[in-house]
Amino acid sequence: MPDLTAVKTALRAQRIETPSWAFGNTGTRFKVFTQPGVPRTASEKIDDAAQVHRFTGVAPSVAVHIPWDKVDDYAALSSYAKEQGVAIGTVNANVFQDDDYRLGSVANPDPAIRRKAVAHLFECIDIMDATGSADLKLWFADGTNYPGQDSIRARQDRLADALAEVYARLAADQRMLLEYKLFEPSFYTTDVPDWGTSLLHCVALGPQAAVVVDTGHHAPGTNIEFIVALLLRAGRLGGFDFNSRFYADDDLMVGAADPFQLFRILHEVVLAGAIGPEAGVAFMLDQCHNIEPKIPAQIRSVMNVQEATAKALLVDQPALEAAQRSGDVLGANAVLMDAYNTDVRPLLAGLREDMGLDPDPVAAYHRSGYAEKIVADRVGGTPASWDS
Ligand code: LRH
Ligand code: MN
Repeated sequence: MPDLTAVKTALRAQRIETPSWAFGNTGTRFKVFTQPGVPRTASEKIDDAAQVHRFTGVAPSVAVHIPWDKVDDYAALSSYAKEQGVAIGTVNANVFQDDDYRLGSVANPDPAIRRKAVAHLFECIDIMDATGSADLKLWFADGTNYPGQDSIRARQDRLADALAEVYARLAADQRMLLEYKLFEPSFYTTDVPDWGTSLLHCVALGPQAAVVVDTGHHAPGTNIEFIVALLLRAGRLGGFDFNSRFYADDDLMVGAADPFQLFRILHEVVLAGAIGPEAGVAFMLDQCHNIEPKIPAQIRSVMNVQEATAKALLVDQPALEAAQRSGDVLGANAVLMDAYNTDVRPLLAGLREDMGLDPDPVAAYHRSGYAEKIVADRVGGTPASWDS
């Protein structure tokens, strides 16, 4: 049986970054539903992210997305965040919402468009210099919709050239995290569609480049924990975007659709000794709360990651290894299922009390009156949304 003190220590040290865009109005191509009390500014998004940390204790940073979180003074935004008890984390670039990017951004056939895209990526590094962020996170919508539309190889050459330019601009303590996605918004080719393509580019760039895995960015049936184990073995898992899906990039609450998959993924992370912040994997939520209240959904999501992590930390690894070595198929599977079937909620409730927190973060949030306060305060202005 694993040492519960060590398990609690690891859970206490866990860090799960929240995404600023999850607090804004989001939706699908059919409708972006609005909710009362949604933040209008980057500072108000930080206020909401600070609530998630206030009640969970393990979400001390918020990822920003540019230009969704564009401000005049990023150093001031970073100081404001610190006053709220959180830090500005990963800086996410956005070269997927400008008409110029219809045929792509860094892989666009037009060199002028490519230069515009690279200029935005440079701007994101300048923002990292101002906020003290270490990670530049790149996801490209780039791709094609019809066979023959463009040269698959030429687009890879353009992508590689742009990434090399940006990589050269990184400071020694900064990283480039390259996220892949199988499809959408491109529906024939996507220029970074899978872990292999991202890894090839990262290896070609150098040690400060690593791969981001996003749960929803895989073909149905993909064994994501295998990819995670492989990238950790190669020292190239730079980040993980937590969410869940029943079909495609649904961006639902992590663990909601497939808690067993989340457990299997975190089992591989624990086995690799990569659950702690010192291992350098940027674990974050990347979700959209299209119909549900956003802050409680983020709090619930952090709790879902904690529960899956606690179960993974409770795997009796010596017993598992012994069963694996002796070819005891059912025995080995049983060891893992015992951990997965363990109710870890009392353990986590106790940990929260040890941390001076309410054992039930969602209930504590509702009792705080913050939800009513933001509805009352945030009248007028333009609520944050994907398309603003
Ligand atoms: C792309 C993605 C990426 C973010 C965006 C909000 O689907 O997962 O990580 O930039 O969502
Ligand atoms: Mn993502």
